[in-house]
Amino acid sequence: MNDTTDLYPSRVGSEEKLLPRLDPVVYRPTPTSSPFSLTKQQVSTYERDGVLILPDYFNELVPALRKETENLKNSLQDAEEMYTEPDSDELRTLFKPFAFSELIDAISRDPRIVEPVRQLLGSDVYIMQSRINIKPALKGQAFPWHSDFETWHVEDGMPRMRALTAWIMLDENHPYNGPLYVLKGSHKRYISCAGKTADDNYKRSLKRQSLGVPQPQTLKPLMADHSLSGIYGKAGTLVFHECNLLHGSPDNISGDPRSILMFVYNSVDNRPVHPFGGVKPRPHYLNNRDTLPLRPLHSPVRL
Ligand code: 6CS
Ligand code: FE
Repeated sequence: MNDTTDLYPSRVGSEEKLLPRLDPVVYRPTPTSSPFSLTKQQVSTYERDGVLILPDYFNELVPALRKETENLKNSLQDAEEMYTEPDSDELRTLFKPFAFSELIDAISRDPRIVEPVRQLLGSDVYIMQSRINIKPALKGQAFPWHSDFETWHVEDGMPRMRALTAWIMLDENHPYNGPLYVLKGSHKRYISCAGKTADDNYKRSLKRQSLGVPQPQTLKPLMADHSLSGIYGKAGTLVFHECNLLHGSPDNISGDPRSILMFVYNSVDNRPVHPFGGVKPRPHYLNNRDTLPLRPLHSPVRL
């Protein structure tokens, strides 16, 4: 059972509701003494939009990361961390890549990521989830509109909005290869969704999400208030993306793949409790419950 108050109830009935956000977006707005700290301007962009795009951060590591992704695809073929597309055997997502790759483990501790994350979340952090989303050319399928936090709250027991995803483009992300779409500023309200969560919902939702996806009548007015933006950039671009930002992505019917490497960081002051949806916690590769603070490297990863 869960005796933590549910500040963000969702999937508790048949009605969808807009609720206020009760948590800050940025927990430590002033730059830290770290040379990797974000500027005031960058922090205020993230606070306002819920997303911050930093070009030319990991460009030199991209060839090695692509090679590593290919190696993992081959060596992990039938592992439970691998999820295929809903209508084919094409790989859609590979979870927990840092557990199988020293390079990816090192990047998850790179101070260019971890110092800004600690600044934004105002505390030590741990990795709650990590994945490579593959989006292969011609076959990669869409992700519908959703807030990550809604799933993490209901299915994983994340109590407050004090987490973010840092992700690296492993291919150029352009308007045609199924890039991420966001509704800038939408992270400041919470959509309590309709429905009820079954214990093994994740087995379906990671292929094709249906619960935690707001209805058109809720989305339409939000789209009038918040502009839809595509997140584009060259391979190596780093993106910070707030946990409650509404986002999704279309099918990739182009001839170009669009892979991204993602790390979800949660504050150690926001430890998971029993899932608010009453379901049993999801497996470790979706919801790491070992909240030991991550130790950042002193200097950026170089090959
Ligand atoms: O299940 C998760 O943790 C994440 N994946 C999907 C497809 N939706 C919710 C959340 O972003
Ligand atoms: Fe998401």
